[in-house]
Amino acid sequence: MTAPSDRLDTLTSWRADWTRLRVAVLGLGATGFSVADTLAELGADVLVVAESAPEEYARLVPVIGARLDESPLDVVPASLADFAPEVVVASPGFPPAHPIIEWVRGQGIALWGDIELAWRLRDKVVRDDGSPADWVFVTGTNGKTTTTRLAATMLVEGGLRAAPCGNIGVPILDAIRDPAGFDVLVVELSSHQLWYLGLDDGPGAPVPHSAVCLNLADDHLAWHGSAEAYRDAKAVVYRHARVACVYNKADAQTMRMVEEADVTEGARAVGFDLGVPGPSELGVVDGILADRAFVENRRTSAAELATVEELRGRGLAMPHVVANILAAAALARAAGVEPAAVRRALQSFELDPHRMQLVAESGGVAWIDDSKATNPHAAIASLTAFPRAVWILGGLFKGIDIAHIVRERGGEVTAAIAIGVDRDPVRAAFARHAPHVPLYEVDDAQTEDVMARAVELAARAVGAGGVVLLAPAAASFDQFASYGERGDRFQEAVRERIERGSTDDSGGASPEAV
Ligand code: UMA
Repeated sequence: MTAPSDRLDTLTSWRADWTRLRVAVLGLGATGFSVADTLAELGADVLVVAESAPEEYARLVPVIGARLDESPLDVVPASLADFAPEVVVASPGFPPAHPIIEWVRGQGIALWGDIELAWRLRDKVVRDDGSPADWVFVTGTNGKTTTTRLAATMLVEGGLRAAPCGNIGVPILDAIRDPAGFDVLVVELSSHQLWYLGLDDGPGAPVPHSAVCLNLADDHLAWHGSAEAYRDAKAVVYRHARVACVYNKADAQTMRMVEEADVTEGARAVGFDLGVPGPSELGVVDGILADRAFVENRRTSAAELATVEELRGRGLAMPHVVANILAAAALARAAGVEPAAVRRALQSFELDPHRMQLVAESGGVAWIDDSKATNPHAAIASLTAFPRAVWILGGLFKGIDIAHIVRERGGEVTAAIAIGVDRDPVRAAFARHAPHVPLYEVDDAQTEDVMARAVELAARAVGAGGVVLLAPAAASFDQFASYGERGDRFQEAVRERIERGSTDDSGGASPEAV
């Protein structure tokens, strides 16, 4: 009889024998369902354990031929122990310190994430030459989703069949099973998914075409247990990369990850930042986004990808977006996309709504909607892009420490406008770290017209040539259904204010008058 680990070593193809393999799937969200559905289709014996699950998925589990146990997961459910799984595939929400994860590892049971499973199954749909799609990995604390979308758009413009997937919201197994087939999958990876990948360097370890870690700041520390563990997980993105390891010259930690990575022989390190590029780098010179990595003669020539002026016309000239564009361009160029195709991609690319979206420019004032900035890191990126903005912030802080953002960035803003029910910490943070900055508040009793009032206050506080920035650094649920609705309301209020403002321009007047 074959020992379980020997059998697992043979499971590296869609066409391998997966029948009756006992697999426990942890969690029943987007990931868990895609895993269970895939494995059931392959004939495996699938038990899903999940404390809670959307009704739709729970209803479908028996339909696809799997079983579901919704017992609490603070202890190992008897169903799981009795099942004696050969493999456990965990959803990325399960942290390393979760009792079930500790139990699985303690038992010596193979533990995979959905990315490893997808790598083993990547030959379901192949290209004309019989090879599966190349994988390009994107991670980083900020900018992952934008960069993933940018890279996919550039690859498509370059004539390749490419799709974004992974943490972006499309489980990778759904992309693998798409009958259309792809030349390249651009996989956004969270630190959680990378932690699971880091557990195993066997036959299931992906060999990406290229990879980037965009930047690194403390995040998800509770999940990983420490900043080092978070960093180590992120570093796995470069493991076995074949063609290009793209790093951020402005973030030495990403360069160190590349230096230390166990890459495939021949892979190149390619740096990017907003400065003048050297050989093997992408950067900005005299307002031109230039590639000195993927050109014939890296010492003496460069390829022009776009100008900052063109990007400005499309609302894409914010520094962090330019950095994302350069990183995405490096990945696309590494896959053979021509500079002209990169440029064309940028002519049609739209940032996600509510993600540093330029709502309007009127009377010399730019109105920016970054409602998607629901946490401090995202808000810091906004404030770095618009340091002297009138900053609209607040909502539900979920225990997040707002004081450190105010300490880091609050001193530079022109004025701050606090919304939401949770205004005490905002008041305290400004009093302590930025007492010179005028702080105005929209009373939470004014929930109905909170954005109209915030916009009115901002219009009066902002000067000509200024910026008003909605970057709440907080969740929206105290006053809105979602960050999307919060942003929509902001945008409506801005447009209404501008229409009225053309006859009643009070820019620069005292907000006290509102
Ligand atoms: N569950 C438990 N106990 C736990 C954790 C989870 O029972 O301690 C179960 C519940 O049944 C729950 C299910 O697991 O219904 C949810 O699983 P999950 O939290 O892993 O989420 P998924 O729906 O599978 O979505 C995940 C990513 N979510 C997380 O990593 C938290 C999605 O990223 C991703 O789009 C999706 O897989 C497809 O790959 C979202 C995200 O917030 C956007 N990511 C974080 C981020 O970007 O910061 C990491």
